[in-house]
Amino acid sequence: MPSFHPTRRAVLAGLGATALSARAGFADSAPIPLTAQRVLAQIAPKGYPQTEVWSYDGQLPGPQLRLAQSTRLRRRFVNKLDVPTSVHWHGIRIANAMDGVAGLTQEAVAPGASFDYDFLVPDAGTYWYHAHTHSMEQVARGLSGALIVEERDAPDVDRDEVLMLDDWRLDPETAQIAPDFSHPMDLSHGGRFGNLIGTNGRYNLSLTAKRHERLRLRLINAANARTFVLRLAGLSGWQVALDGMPQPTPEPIAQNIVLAPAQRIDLIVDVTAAGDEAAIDRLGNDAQWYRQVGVQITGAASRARRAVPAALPPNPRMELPDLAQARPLEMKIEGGAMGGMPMSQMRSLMQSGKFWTLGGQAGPVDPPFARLSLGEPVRLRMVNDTAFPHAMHLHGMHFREVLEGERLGPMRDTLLTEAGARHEIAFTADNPGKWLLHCHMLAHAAAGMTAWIEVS
Ligand SMILES: [Cu+2]
Repeated sequence: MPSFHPTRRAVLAGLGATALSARAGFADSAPIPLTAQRVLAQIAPKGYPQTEVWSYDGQLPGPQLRLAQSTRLRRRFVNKLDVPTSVHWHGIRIANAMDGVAGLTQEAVAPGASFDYDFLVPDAGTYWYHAHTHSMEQVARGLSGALIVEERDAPDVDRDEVLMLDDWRLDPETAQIAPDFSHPMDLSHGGRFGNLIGTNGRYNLSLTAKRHERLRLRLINAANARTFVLRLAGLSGWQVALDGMPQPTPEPIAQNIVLAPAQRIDLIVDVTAAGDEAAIDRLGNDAQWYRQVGVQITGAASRARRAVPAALPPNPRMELPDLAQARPLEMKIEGGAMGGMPMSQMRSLMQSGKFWTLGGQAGPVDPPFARLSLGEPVRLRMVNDTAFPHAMHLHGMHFREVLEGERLGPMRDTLLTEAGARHEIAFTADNPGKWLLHCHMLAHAAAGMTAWIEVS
């Protein structure tokens, strides 16, 4: 695939994420529809043709769903595509039957059919929703959107901006999504990377802000395989939440922000730019920095910066898992190109169209990787014996990494493990049901890196 060289930088019109509030709670009213459908979108810069994408409600990304903490999200999902699909609500501590995993928690919704999603959102934070049926193709074609659960007491910021980072693999002539969804190179190496990178469905997103304005930035990595490494220019502040979950105290933002596929980070930043532009920049594979989001400065909101913000209010059930009582488990991650799996084993894997194994199995398979008792604390060692990074995502429950000296890290739902790395995560199995544990580099998930656990 040749790389995509836009002829000029252009701000694309008409594709912004429109905020739609989800009305909560009226059991006797029909749920608001959420419709999967094809639509044309101007992903590529002006001058290129529009791209046919698979969308929610005709928008790219899908409509921004916003609701208050401890209310219900009710949506009648309508499938107007010509393939089966389903919706996963990523990072929500959800009732299992609503988790949207075709073949595990529900049947895929057939073309022309509908499915009512109705669930409580117990935790405030930044989440997202995306297809979970042939997700490598369906997410790459556009089926994702932001899901924002608002705190009862909102933090003191002037604005709240959701930034969905994504990439698309487009044919450089026609600007259509390249349909090579079973490319062995993607499946066996780093996954499916796009050749056009953008934010909120646009190639070169630009915002405006005033000096000393305080913004909450909710960054969501919706890409199939790309880990974004970002740095701020003319914006400075604090990291306040990871994968939706608030941190006990705001932490100064690291020099480089690393966001693996499916991960989120919430920042509270002040506009400190001395000139007329601030920005979020992205590190390229060539070690150069590129503009990801530009921020044009239009005057000043005040004369001085404000004090350090308060921490976000904690979510319910953020208590630490009991390591002393925890059941130890180990999952080896093996396979892929250059990974040292014996050739005979690799050959038989490839005969079934797979390239990777989790815990010795190219999944999804029966029985589950583990059966856990409700309320049981678990510590799971993940051993990455491959030559690639992976973004391991557990459905239904957040976990914490076990760090040096049995210290526990922040709550997350997706962990980036680099080639050759070892990590240990711990969680309390407090949500009953069948939960996927898979790589969120979606080509890897399609090629064997899909396991599941059962909590009962
Ligand atoms: Cu992976």
